[in-house]
Amino acid sequence: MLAGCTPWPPEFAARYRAAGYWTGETMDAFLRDRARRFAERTAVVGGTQRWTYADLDARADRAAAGLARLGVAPGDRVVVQLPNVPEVFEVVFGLFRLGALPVYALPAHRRSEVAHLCAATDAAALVVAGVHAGFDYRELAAQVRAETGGPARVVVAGGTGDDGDSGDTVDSGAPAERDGFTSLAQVRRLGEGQAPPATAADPADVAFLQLSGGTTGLPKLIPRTHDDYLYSVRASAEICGLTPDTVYLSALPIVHNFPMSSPGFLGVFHAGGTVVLAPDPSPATCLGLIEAHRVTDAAVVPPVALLWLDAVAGGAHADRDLSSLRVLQVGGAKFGAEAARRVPAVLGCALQQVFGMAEGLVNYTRPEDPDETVFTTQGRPISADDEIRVVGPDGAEVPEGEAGELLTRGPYTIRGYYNAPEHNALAFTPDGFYRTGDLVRRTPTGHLVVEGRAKDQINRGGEKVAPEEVENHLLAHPGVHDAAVVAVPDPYLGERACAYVVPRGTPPGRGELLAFLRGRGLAAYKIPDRVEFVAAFPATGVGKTSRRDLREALRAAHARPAPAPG
Ligand code: OOB
Repeated sequence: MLAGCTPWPPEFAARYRAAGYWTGETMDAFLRDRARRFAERTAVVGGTQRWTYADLDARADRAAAGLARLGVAPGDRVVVQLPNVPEVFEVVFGLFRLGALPVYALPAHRRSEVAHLCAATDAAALVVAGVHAGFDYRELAAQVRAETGGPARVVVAGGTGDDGDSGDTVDSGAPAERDGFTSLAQVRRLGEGQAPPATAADPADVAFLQLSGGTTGLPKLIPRTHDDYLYSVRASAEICGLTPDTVYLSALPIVHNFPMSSPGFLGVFHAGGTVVLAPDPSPATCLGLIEAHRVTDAAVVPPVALLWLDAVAGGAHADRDLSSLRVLQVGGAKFGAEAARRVPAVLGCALQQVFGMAEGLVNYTRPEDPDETVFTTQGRPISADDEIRVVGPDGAEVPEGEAGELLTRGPYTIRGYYNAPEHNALAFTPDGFYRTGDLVRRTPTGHLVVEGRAKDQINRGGEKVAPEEVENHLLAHPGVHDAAVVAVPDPYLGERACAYVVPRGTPPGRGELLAFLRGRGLAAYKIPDRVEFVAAFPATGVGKTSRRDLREALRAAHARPAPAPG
């Protein structure tokens, strides 16, 4: 296994194989097999492009051969930061074919996150978009290289800067003119007519790395194996009833775990269906795509579901024919029962709640569940071998029906983060259960209801923010003596981030402080929504102040109504 990763104990691995969960299929074999079975069916629709399974397979061949000629070797890690463009699939399956490991970055990530990913994985290459949504990812790549001294190669795929199918021509400052920059079109030309390298990955080994939502100063990396991930994909596709007739709309960034495997694009490819890529999650874009492509399944986070519901209920898109839509999946953050009830009433489709995590465990409400279960729970685990413990602060299991922290282990839940022994000792129990940090209650049917959170994290409409990471950036400002970032309730996003700052001397301006954070290359969703200056932090008891207690005290103070004047 990739050095720095924690394998499942042999007796567990043997059990998961014997149960038929781990089948020995690799990501590359998966594509080859589905390309053979569904060759002429449409795999991907994105922008003006439409690729069949055979097209995708041929593109993966060329990309693999081209990337190999560029110097990417089996076992190399390659950071992939692409928006919802079809080239994502070409690059990612090209990497699998060549035996290299994609490391997924979200399009919203900036210098700080991408540099961390490149350095933490010692990446051999970085794949970025050209200019997308008004942002120049080539500049970002150049800054990352200036800061970290790596990676040696940058591939520009899609958008301006790639002279490939997206129709754009290489402009000034184009990849070819920069040292170490290559366009995906050039990679394809390098791979043209070449046999892809003959590499056979070990299905029990790590296939790719994903970023965790994080609770610490620097986000941790999640290693997923071919065996464990493809089990979750096959089982998810079955639970969700995907078929070759499925047309799946991905309104979320495609490299997030939810649209990737729950059941996501991989579930759709498993079943031979079609993935439609939405460039943004707005009702105008997505409702139009649903109508145009007769979309049957879509996956969104709660704030996006609310936007769609309000748009349709408000009559703004009354002329849209949404009759093809079979199911709307909502997950990533708690979707309240009242909003949940509106989905069938307003959109005329079924709702499926999805409570998952990039570390593994995914829960779904099932199509056969009673309506009340679908509206009021976050589903039950994929696998009969997903072990669930709901424990109190003492670590002992609480009686059924009471809330406690969710611990889990199973055939697709990791046993450790990448290169993080100290953190792993805290995040996993000695017998290998992952401490999810989620407070849940279990119903008699085994469904889970998410009641809150025990972990230091802000869930901003599905986007996860680690307070400590943002605080560390705030503390780098000379005018900041101390800082604590806390979640404050928000009717639309569920939570937003508020930074409490104890200034050093004259407080810096709010705008200046936020500009400072942006200047440090932090993703926009991590920039606090509010800044409050306070003279001092509340005392949180005797002895050493725990950051957790402090954030809790500030949150409680925030929730209390302001004292009456006088
Ligand atoms: C998904 O994955 P991550 O890794 O971005 O975040 C995982 C965390 C969970 O531990 C939980 O705190 C929260 O996100 N969460 C939910 C939720 N779904 C995720 N909290 C309440 N209700 C839900 N339905 O977010 C993710 C991965 C795969 C599928 C779906 C979501």
